[in-house]
Amino acid sequence: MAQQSASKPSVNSGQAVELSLIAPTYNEKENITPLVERVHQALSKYSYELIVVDDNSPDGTSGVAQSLSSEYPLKVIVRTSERGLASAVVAGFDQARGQVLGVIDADLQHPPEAIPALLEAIRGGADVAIASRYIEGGSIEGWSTKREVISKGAKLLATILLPSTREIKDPLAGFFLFKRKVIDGAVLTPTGYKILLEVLVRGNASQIAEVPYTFKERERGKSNLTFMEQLNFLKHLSRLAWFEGDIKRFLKFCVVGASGTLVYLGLLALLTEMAGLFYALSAVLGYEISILNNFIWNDIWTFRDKRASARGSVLIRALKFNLVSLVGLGIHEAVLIFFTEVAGLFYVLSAIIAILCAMLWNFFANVKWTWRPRA
Ligand SMILES: Nc1nc2c(ncn2[C@@H]2O[C@H](COP(=O)(O)OP(=O)(O)OP(=O)(O)O)[C@@H](O)[C@H]2O)c(=O)[nH]1
Ligand SMILES: [Mg+2]
Repeated sequence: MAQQSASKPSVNSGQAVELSLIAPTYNEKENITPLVERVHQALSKYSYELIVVDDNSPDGTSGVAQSLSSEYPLKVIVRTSERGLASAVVAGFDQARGQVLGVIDADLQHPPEAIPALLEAIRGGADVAIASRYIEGGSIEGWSTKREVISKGAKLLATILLPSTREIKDPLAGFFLFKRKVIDGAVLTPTGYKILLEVLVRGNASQIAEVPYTFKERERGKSNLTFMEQLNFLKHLSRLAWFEGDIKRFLKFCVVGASGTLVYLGLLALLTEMAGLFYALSAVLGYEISILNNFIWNDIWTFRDKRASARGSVLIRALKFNLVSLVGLGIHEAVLIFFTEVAGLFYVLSAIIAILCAMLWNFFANVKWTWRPRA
């Protein structure tokens, strides 16, 4: 594997490098010099290039960066017609020569000293190596409770909506490396702030490693994270979720659920009125048959693509589906009673909340358990 000494390879030599590290910048004049120096020191044993993508920052970041480019393996791209972190990173990928690509913030919140451990994880076989705040040994310095809650909420949303991020502790990280082949043929759409999500969802990584680090407080310059960016994140998430297919799957699951309700009500009336059964007994029979109805439609339609790879036989899946639905019924009851009795809501309103909670439970439990693929 290519390894070089701390010499300073010429940036435009066209020489292959192992790592291309992209640092997007907007008004980072005070941070750019220490960033370039610390990256160079950390990567003294590796062949790399640092690509700074600056959106014509008014504070003159690009000028400072350009003045360093004769001394370090540094390429500076200045964009004048576009603005935005994600598109800046993608522009950097387009110019990168390395077999490994990486992203780091320029404000030194991502310590460059953590890069070698990430690169070693890639050398060890990982397709993507994430610098993680949320695994043992990782941490965050100086966040307000509000910032922490927003971040945790965003992470929860991502893991609910995007199956490919579910096993990852820090899927919203902005500091990561990955093998170039992960995004071969993938079309990255540079919206939003979270470029790692694009790589994970649209790319084809199978081995993912997380390496702990401490997310530092910003010492110089100002944050660019705006409320608009946070809204953009939601838009980005929904686009990725649609792409991954789980929103479509959830909608199908809801349609099947609605058909089950019709089956239940129909049987309840039919068995009680025509067959003369006691209505509570009709309800039990109707309920069980509606669960079976839902299972069959989900198996042949909603989870059609998962059927062949699912762990158990059709009988086992039907049994698991039944159990999940029974727990769902329990959740429905508990939520209904809680919101009516404790929170004092009108019981129909509580029932709507209860249906939603049980539906979400049923969906995720079935994704995770009933149609879980064999290892
Ligand atoms: N090229 C480019 N870079 C940007 C843009 N917005 C932010 N950046 C850079 O992207 C990196 C992360 O932005 P920050 O403003 O630090 O956002 P953050 O780290 O999520 O938020 P803080 O924790 O508050 O600093 C920094 O290196 C910024 O300079 C942009 O519009 N264009
Ligand atoms: Mg920052």
